[in-house]
Amino acid sequence: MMWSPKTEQHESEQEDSTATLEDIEDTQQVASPVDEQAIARISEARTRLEEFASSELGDAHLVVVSNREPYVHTDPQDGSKWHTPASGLTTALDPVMRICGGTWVAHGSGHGDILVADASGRVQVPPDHPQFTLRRVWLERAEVAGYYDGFSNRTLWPLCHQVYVRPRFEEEDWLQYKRVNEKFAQAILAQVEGKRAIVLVQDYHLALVPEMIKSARPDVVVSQFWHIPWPNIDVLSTCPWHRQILKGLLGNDILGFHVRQYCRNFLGGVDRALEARVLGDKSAIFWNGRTTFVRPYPISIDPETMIPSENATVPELQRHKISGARVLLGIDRLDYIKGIPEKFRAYDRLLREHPEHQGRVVLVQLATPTRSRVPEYVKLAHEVEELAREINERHGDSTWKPIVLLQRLLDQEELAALYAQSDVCVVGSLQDGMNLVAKEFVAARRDQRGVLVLSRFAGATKQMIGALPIHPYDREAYAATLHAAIMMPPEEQEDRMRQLRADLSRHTIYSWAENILREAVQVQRKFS
Ligand code: ADQ
Repeated sequence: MMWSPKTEQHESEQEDSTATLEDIEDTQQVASPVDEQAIARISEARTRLEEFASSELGDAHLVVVSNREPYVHTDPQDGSKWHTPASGLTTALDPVMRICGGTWVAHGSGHGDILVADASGRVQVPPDHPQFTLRRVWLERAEVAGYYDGFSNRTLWPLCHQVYVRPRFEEEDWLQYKRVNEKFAQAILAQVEGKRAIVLVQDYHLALVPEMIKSARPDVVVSQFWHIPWPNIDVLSTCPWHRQILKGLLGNDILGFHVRQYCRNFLGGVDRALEARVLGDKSAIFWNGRTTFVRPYPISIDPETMIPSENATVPELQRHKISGARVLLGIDRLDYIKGIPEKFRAYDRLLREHPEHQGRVVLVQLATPTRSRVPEYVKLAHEVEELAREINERHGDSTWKPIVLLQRLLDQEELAALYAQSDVCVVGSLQDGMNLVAKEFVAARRDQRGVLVLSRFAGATKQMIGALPIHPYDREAYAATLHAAIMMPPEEQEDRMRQLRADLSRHTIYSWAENILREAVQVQRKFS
């Protein structure tokens, strides 16, 4: 019997859908045909965006703005070393900027950043093959503490994710947030001076920027994409400055979220908090003489960047994988929204309830440290390490380590290899705007194999129907789903993976960007 992917209620059916480990091993090596249609669709989407950029953008200067920069120069001596950060936002937008060109304005955070930038903070990137300009904004230590560690990551992040980490409301953080938003706005205004421009603001660090740009340059099109969930007004209004945040965002001509629910929360929130005209049927808000359109734009990736090369490996996987063992994989920033402890506890339960998996599975969890100046993240890092140690002690021995916890940054080739060499990818977020790891796993599986286990609280769950859904807080059902994933017969894996890959090929980062830019260009035509 096929496991129905649509609801978690079907979890009780999993016992019927299982094969034996031997059945799976017999067929695991069989190569599957490549989905040519899906691959063709991806390259068509890229070509469409290229054509759109050259024919429709005209002389409009494109400016992307985010806190995080896409390339970090790390060497304090000569700036020669650099890396790309572990960030969903930069992963998604970098291929778009490579095609469209223009300027990316972001905080210059690397030790070598200043060495390679010109007097205005500009440097051409990617460093090995320049295609667009990165304009770095320099921030003081106190600004980073208040605007980034404070208001962005200790106020807005927990407020929008609602995973029971209490948001902190500190006036000093708010003042720094306003100050840094002003600094970004000034950098953007300098960049677009005397030009027609489309400004694409990214994320929750910069909620006040749109209004600042719009009041200085009403002719510039401002479109913002909010990469995390948007809460309902009862939650949002606990923030003493929620009205200023809403007014800042209403400087946008277009405001995008991943899914409709976040759009509805925003429209409903503005309706209750401000004297604005909210046109629900048009998904538009009329405020202060201007209109803001609120749109769902589910973000995605360029699936072609996740193609594993033949001989690529990850040394830690080679070292710890026991021959014939199933590999479960988690790739997350070490963030409390990603549900890493909950995943470990479900895995622990799986090993207790299914002793047949002892010595025959390994969970490789990449947990890249992030925001390590924020106390909640320091606490989480200890918890995750401690739990992994406990579970390894409880079940493992000198030949088998049930959890392999890795904290380093992988390059794209290693990431693709890890996805391709795993059997099950487990995305257990407690809340997540979208989650690109789920999409990267699917992109890497040209062999049409592998099982995606996906939290019902990740935005991606709305699009990825072939995944096995889990409720990350329901440990019993979570463990049962992990068991079903490990035991899933190859034919069912193929059916699901084919569907997932076909859906992914229809919704790539290129179609995402094209939709956003198309609407921005329409707005611009009204202005000219
Ligand atoms: P993130 O919370 O950063 O993004 P996600 O969408 O999962 O989360 O993207 C993480 C990215 O970092 C992936 O591309 C992944 O491959 C990469 N990564 C993680 N660990 C890595 C490591 N050790 N080495 C190399 N790369 C690593 C936010 C929101 C998400 C939303 C994105 C995009 O929280 O919900 O999907 O923005 O909008």
